Amino acid sequence: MYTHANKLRIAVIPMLAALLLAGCSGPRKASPAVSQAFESVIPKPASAVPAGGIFELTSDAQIITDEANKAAAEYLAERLRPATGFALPVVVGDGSESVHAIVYTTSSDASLGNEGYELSVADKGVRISAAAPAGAFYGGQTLRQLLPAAIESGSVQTQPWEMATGTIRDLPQLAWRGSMLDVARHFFTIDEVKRYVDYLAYYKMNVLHLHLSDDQGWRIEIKSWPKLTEVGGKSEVGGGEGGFYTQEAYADLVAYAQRQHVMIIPEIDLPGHINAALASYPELYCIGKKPEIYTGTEVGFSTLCRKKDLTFKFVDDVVNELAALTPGPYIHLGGDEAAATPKDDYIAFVSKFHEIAKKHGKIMIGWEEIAQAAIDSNDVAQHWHSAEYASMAAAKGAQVIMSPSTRVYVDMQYDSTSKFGLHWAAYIEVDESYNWDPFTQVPGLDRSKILGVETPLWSETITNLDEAEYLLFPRLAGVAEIGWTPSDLRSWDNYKIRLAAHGPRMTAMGIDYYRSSRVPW
Ligand code: TNX
Repeated sequence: MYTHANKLRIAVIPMLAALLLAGCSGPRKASPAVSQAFESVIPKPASAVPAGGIFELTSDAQIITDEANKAAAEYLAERLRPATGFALPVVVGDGSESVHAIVYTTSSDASLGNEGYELSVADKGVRISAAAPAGAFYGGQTLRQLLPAAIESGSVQTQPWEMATGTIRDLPQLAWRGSMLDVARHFFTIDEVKRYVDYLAYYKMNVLHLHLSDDQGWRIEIKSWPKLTEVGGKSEVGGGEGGFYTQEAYADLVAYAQRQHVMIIPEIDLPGHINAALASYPELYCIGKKPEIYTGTEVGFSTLCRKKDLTFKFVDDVVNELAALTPGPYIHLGGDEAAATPKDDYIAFVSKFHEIAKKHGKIMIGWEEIAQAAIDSNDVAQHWHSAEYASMAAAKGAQVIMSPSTRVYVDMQYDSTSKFGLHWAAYIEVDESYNWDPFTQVPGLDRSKILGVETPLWSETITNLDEAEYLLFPRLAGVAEIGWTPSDLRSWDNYKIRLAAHGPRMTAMGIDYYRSSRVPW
């Protein structure tokens, strides 16, 4: 009898057979692990649509690029070669006929901006397209995260290098996504700082602010004032030997960072936090604690002397040499915790620093206290503590960098058991450093005035990069996401799962991160 059920069977059986046959010869399906990588990108992309299949990077793969994206292609090849052991030649061409390749092309889509990219993974190959070199670079950084965690290993790993197919279209919400490293309280070598740059760039951060001077040490060679490093470069918190960067080593670091689209912001902390310079040149001193080498952790006891002309020659010479080492438009001149500087002097100093920065072609950045002075739209204030100063700076027209100490001071301990760190601002668990919005953190702050976010790592309690990593990871990844991903696309419940999936990536990079109990590792 020709029943309805039979009719169905007649139609369905050949369909199933056809599907099975296609399954044998056609595209393979993404396994849960491969799909998870696609879903776990940090910072979360603006849009990521999986297509359900697999692309496998094989030993015959080439990286094909147009001229404009050659640097990004070469950087990616260098990142993928150690773990895969593949040759991955970078070839200039249009790649339209290619299979098994990663192809870089230039996009005419201006809405991608400088840093946006499109990444499409198909079973036959991968395409990254961007309107500018930084975007192409970020497309490659995302690609690394789509591969298995072992891709970050420094030695050959034998395993299939599979990625889920799909399309990602991505760009950042904020222009300034940074971290500050305090190399003054404890010295960090150039190699350690380069590694720090790698970490920032991995999470698509684009600013490394180096705190190059403080009471305890002066870390950058200034040829016109050699004792700054001969004397001030040889101390640090706790009495260690300190260290400093020659201008040549510093220039090499700047170039290294530029390749990964990270801008280095040099900071000389003025007019307070200046004891190392005063101990090197006592003729700069007039009030405050008598300058001797200092290896403790108190703040607010040293100041430049407003009465001396030599003070302004000193600042001018330092800014002159630093500006020449700085291709970017910014120079940070401190301005925080100047408790030993009389208020009138402080206000006069900030105006003078602004002028000196301008004379050497730079925009001045200062910690939020500079809002007390006559700053304007050519200055940038870095918020760390006082909503009032942040608002005051914005009202005067300055741009504001958000570094709220209760959220993103990653020198704060996670909890009372943390092996490094301070807790004067707060204990900051991983969720607490993630769960805030740069646009609402300071109520009433005009959205257009917010340049971005920056997470400072002060180094009173840490002496080397391994110790720094414990405080930095995993909180750095969350701050990167706050800078990149619009708040309405972010949630802790979703983030913590992606972060857990990143545990093996951090491990493969050799990072001993803090295993917060709030993250389902
Ligand atoms: C405050 S925040 C400081 C630094 C310290 C830090 C320690 C700011 C602009 N200044 O001098 O190193 O606290 O957390």
